[in-house]
Amino acid sequence: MKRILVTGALGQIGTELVTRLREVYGADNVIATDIRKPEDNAVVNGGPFEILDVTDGKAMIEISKKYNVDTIMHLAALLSAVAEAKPQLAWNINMGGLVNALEAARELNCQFFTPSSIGAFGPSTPKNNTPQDTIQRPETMYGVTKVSGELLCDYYYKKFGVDTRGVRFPGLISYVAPPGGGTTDYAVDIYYEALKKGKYTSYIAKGTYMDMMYMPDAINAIIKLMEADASKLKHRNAFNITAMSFEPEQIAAEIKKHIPEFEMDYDVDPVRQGIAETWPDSIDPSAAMEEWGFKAEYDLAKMTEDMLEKLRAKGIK
Ligand code: VAH
Repeated sequence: MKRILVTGALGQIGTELVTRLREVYGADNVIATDIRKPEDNAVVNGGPFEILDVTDGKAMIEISKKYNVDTIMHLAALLSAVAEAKPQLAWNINMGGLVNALEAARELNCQFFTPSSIGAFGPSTPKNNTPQDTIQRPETMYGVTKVSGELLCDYYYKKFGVDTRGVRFPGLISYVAPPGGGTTDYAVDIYYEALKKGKYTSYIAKGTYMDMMYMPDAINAIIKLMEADASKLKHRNAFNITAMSFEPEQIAAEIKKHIPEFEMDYDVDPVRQGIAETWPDSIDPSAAMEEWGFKAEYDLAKMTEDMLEKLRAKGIK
């Protein structure tokens, strides 16, 4: 039976991942951790929860030993836009936290997952159908930490035999937990604003394509990768995965099918637009499909229908 430690459990991915892992492996076998412990929170109240600052390596190992974990899913990190505003802090958290998590996995012989991102690519990377193995020269601190993280996780696999696995996530869209400080967050905000105000001002420019994925597909991908037969994996850190690629006009048009009066205009944020322009337009997920059967269930139409339905059910209007 897996006993899983999750860092960053209150974040956009962590919130849904912990809930799903507890359904699959049993609530008591999933130890959620984060740097804060809010009152009345499903992740905090749904099973074991510990406050953990991932830059505290001693605490990471102590909590891992306390619960006798055999798997670490390390999610705690600063996302692209925040990382660009605080690059030194981003390096300390994203890399300091990762080293601590990998050391705990090495010392306690844990299987290990951490996400990379399409942010691990840069302007010299082929932009269309970006290959699994290609040039990675990102020009953002977020991207630097993601490429460094991929290399470090492969090193821990080759040097110490730690069973490290990862995916390069596209922008993730969820109705559960709001995103925090990403470049792709416009694709989440737009649904909330469409329901609340019937209009949205996009900070990403018309015609800017980025890979995206609905959160249920992201959670399924993590579980499927971690359960995959290790002998079939030619890659480990990290697999390209994606469900769709769109630009703001396309998501707006899909929303208008449900909310005909919806309107969108633009007020482009040069920082996040600048980040988005260094990322691929679309990536090639074939290695993940071949090596561990990755498959996305949601396209833009199916995601939009479900997002609006679930947000309305939450009382967003
Ligand atoms: C961000 N949502 O925008 C994250 C993600 C691919 C984007 O890494 O920073």
